[in-house]
Amino acid sequence: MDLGAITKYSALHAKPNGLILQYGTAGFRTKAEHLDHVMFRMGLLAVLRSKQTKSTIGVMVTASHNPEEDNGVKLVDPLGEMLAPSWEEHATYLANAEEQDMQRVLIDISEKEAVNLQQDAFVVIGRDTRPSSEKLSQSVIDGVTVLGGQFHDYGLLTTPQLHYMVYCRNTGGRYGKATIEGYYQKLSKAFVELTKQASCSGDEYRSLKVDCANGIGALKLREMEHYFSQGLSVQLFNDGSKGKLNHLCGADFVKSHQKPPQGMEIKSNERCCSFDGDADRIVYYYHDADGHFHLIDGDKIATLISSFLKELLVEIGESLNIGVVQTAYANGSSTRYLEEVMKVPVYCTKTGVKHLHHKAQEFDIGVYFEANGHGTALFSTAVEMKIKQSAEQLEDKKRKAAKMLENIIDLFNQVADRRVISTTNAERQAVTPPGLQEAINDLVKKYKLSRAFVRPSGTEDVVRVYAEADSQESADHLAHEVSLAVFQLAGGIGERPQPGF
Ligand code: 16G
Ligand code: ZN
Repeated sequence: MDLGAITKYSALHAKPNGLILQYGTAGFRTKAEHLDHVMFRMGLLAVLRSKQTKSTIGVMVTASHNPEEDNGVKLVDPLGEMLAPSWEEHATYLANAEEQDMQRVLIDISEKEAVNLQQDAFVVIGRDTRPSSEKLSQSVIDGVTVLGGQFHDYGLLTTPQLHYMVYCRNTGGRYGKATIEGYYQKLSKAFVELTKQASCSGDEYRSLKVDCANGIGALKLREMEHYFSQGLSVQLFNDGSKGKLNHLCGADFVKSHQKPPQGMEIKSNERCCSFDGDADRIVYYYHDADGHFHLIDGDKIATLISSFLKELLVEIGESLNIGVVQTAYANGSSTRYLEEVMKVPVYCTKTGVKHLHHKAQEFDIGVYFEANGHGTALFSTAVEMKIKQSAEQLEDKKRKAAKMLENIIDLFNQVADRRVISTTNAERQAVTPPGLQEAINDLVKKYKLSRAFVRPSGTEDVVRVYAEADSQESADHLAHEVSLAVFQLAGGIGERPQPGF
């Protein structure tokens, strides 16, 4: 480690005095102008992690669904997964070190993790379309090179694409080619195979309107659409040519406002979906014949996928264990449906993809989704082979799927942001301040089919309040009452919470 060079280059990416940032649920995230030093240092850290694991490590520059002015960075571990928790701590430690302590902190991390500094290192980098992303990814590269690491800069990529590249590179190409073409070929082939067997009554069934949140999804889907040939026709909206990133559009907007994004006209029964700013979330929606809006969010996607897979297993007579993983934000009616009607076991973890993913790995088939549209299904390799051999009865399932969604009538909910709390039981119960959970329990009892919880955000300095009940009015009132309880018992500052409705 050339400590002199590190000190010299670090000074070119100096940390603003007194700035403290946390490696949060999905990496560092804040206003772009505060991130230069963090990027440089994450370049350094990626090299250490690469040396330690003797594998390629990924660095993604994005702030996902957050406003255009924000940015962020996260590291991707060898198997395409989120950074190991002990290294998240190192990331926070390194990001907050004062300039004069940089050398000591780097040595400290290397010693704690027994990093062989002579080992080669390789880092791959991707970034979203934010105006700040290019310069910030250059700072990552500066960090990588000053520690002697090799790198490949993929430039503009979606977050899932960067995860894919890392995985391909660390599995000797067995999973796929670590190129953008490799990604399109693998995914489009899988899609075409899957839909080939499904019946199709008319062209509209193979067309999809896609709201790209004015982000990277537009560029990448435009490249990918040729690979579908006749398999799918996509129409892109909010492609970044005029609107602002994530502004009045994107998965987060559609989910929280329960309406289509701006800039997309939808006719009844047209299939539509929205990505978020780095295209790792998706929600689907349509207007029915009466013009009512229907959202197929992460909860419903998980229900469809897991029911489909469960039936398939029954048909092929396999008794493999399947589990669905959700967070406290999952609509109560989706959880009940899965458990009581589909008889699929459901587990609840803390918010954030890494927690869900980890739990889902415990099953032969693990399906996980956050209500906001982050998620996927995981299969053990043996299961994948079996399913491929017997996925023939798709037609029938498609019809059943439409029926099934009609059975899940979402309970109404309300989310508000307040301050200071700690939780347990997958964030569904407040531990501190004393008396708060009891107060919530009493409030919940006043409403039918109701549930409420409060949790500190993993990405912002606020506490989120969630409430669910059998009518919007009840959900709104419950949310307000819980917010007031938080304000009183958790030392609320500023104005008393106003009703969010
Ligand atoms: C991050 C998480 C997302 C989660 C959100 C919650 C990933 C890739 N992203 O964006 O899954 O829903 O945080 O934010 O894990 P909050 O803690 O501020 O409510
Ligand atoms: Zn995202």
